[in-house]
Amino acid sequence: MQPQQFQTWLDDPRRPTLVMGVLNVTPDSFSDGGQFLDPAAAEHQALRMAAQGADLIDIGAESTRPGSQRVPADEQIRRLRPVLQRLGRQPPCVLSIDTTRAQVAQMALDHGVSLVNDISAGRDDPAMLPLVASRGVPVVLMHMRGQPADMQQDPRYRDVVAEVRAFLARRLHAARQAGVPERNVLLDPGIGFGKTLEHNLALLAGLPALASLGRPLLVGTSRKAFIGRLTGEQDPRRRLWGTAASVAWCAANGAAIVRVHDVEPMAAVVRVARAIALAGRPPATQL
Ligand code: HH2
Repeated sequence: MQPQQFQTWLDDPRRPTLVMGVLNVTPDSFSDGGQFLDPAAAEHQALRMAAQGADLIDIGAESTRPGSQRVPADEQIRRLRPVLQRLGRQPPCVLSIDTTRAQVAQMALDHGVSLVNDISAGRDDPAMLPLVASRGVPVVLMHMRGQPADMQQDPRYRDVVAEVRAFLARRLHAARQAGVPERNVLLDPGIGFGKTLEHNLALLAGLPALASLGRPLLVGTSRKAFIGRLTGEQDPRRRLWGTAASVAWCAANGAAIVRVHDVEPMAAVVRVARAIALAGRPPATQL
């Protein structure tokens, strides 16, 4: 998908599920750390994912795996700038920046990026939502309990779906207060961010309740630890089949965007799952 088509997609209540490929320009991401730190390797991977069917590519320079430490904004910029200089002039698809820092997002928006993915939902940097508002770009607001450094230390909820839904509603409100139009907001339950296996499963089962907030949902299950817990697979790169099952579920249950590492197989999974889900709905209620 080209950047100018993304707003049309956002405004379409019958929008088809899109595939977002992950590009981590980091030394330490949980499943692909160190593979794409070199700008030429990152560019190659982005073009490859676009050719394989990625509608969007989410580029990040800070790992947020459980226990990870923060990467200062200037270091994120140092890693990202050469990659965006290569990709941003003629983006192969919609480019998204995965950061919680306004300074990093601003640099990326100046280099051909057209979507901001903020896992802190605008809480980390008070300048983020005003920046998004002033640039008129869409933003993903994600739920996270705590910070990556401590988020997996005994996370507890009384009713995880209700609490995450209420949090996302509050952050949607905060975005609107900052001047971001509602039509530019996407929401994300933050699979694996301060959640046990049971919490993640409840959130995936509860996607329709989250979708009832009326905004497109982005869901990232790809290669995550809960899949390893269920399948016994320790190596994140070998969690393809578990990822495929979760992506099929998401596509059939209201996810507007699935965030994945393995674009080619997951694009096929999305296409088939979505077609079956749509065939079961009367035309007027198709999403
Ligand atoms: N998951 C990761 C990073 N960013 N953004 C959104 N909106 N939703 C997610 O589920 C999400 C995200 C973690 O995956 P990855 O980028 O591969 O790992 P790391 O944080 O170690 O770089």
